[in-house]
Amino acid sequence: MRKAILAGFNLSKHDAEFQQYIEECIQLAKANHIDVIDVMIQKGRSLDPKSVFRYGKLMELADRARELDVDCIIFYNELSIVQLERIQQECQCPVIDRTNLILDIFSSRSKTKIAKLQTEMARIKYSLPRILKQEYGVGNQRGGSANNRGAGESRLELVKRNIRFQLTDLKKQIQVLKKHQALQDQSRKHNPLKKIALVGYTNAGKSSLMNAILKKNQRSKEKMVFQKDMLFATLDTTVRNIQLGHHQEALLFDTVGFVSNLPHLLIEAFQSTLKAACDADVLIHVMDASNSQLELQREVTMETLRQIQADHIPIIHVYNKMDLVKDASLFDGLCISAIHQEGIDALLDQVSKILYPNEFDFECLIPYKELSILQFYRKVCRIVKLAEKEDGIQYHVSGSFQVVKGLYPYRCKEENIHQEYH
Ligand SMILES: Nc1nc2c(ncn2[C@@H]2O[C@H](COP(=O)(O)OP(=O)(O)OP(=O)(O)O)[C@@H](O)[C@H]2O)c(=O)[nH]1
Ligand SMILES: [Mg+2]
Repeated sequence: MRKAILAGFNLSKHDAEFQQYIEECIQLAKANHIDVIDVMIQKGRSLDPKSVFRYGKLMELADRARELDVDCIIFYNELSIVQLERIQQECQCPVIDRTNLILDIFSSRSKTKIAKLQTEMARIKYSLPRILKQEYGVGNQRGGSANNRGAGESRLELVKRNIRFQLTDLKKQIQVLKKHQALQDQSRKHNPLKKIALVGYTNAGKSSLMNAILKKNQRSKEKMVFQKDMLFATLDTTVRNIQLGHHQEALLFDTVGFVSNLPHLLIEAFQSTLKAACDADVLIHVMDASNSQLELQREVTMETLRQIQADHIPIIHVYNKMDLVKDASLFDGLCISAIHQEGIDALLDQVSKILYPNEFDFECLIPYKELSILQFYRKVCRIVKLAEKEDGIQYHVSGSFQVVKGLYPYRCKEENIHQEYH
């Protein structure tokens, strides 16, 4: 693991809030296999336009970097090329910023072709000023031979042209994939199955909850998704078929986690992987109840949902990791533990109620000589055989109240459909 100092200039008024961003940045570094061994913060109304930190603090940072023999310095603030070069020069140490960290995570872990291409495009755009600045240093040297099309152009022009080609090529490839994706979305739209999307801050436990639901559904291990204590463990959407209640099938989507201040260059890549969330019939907002930054994470999630125009979709707020929380009474909502499989039934019940608001289900016993009555009901509601009894067959029925009420006289004694209805 590489070692680093994390530096940040606090322009915001609240130290506690800034501290939370710093903690998150440490986790982002960890996800990039970088161990932050020291943190240095300067606070003020405006940062130094040339070096972010003011001179005295910058020298302190340089000394500290030397003393700790770190491999790099990470800046929380997004750096301009001028700032980056100046800090690098003064500290004699490689410097990266938070945007760089997030880009590296996306680059190394995106799996789908479109996510890879979009990340590549973001990376080129991010590096563009840096490359051009480098080239400018050797600019105006003649490049290419007389036979080349580039003959007579400055090296800088050649580099610019090359990058333009790369970007156009990437854009074309992305457009083709987007068209293909649109067709898939269209066929998914025609899929009669309801869609449920797990959304929430990164590391909240979305993938663990997906696995918990799959486990409840007794799905095989191969169907399980990747879960890990690491920011952005999931970068691409995964979809699985699940059974909600008796015979209610649905599609469950696991999505990329949200993060505060997502670099603007990555927004497009991020949004296209979040398409599943925008098309869902219901969202399950997973929160890490044990996290000290819960409120901030909740706000970021709600704001991101607004940005991707998914805030009109019915949403169930779920507090996860309750096994790590001492006082559950502090949480006013559905409390679960994905890891310990607790609260999953209650959650699926709520999902069912939202997706099928007029649905009722109960168990009934149909006497053998009256079984023909089911011929009609099989066409209009869902009927699952449970057991053969002495005096008839026991079924679980579900469907809209208007339909299933005809079977109500056959209900098993402990069932009471009217109670559910009111
Ligand atoms: N103690 C405890 N840990 C949990 C629970 N649910 C998830 N975790 C842990 O939280 C970490 C993150 O879980 P993930 O399911 O990967 O989280 P995620 O929301 O999918 O994260 P990203 O894919 O990065 O957005 C893992 O180490 C899980 O083991 C829980 O109920 N209790
Ligand atoms: Mg995940």
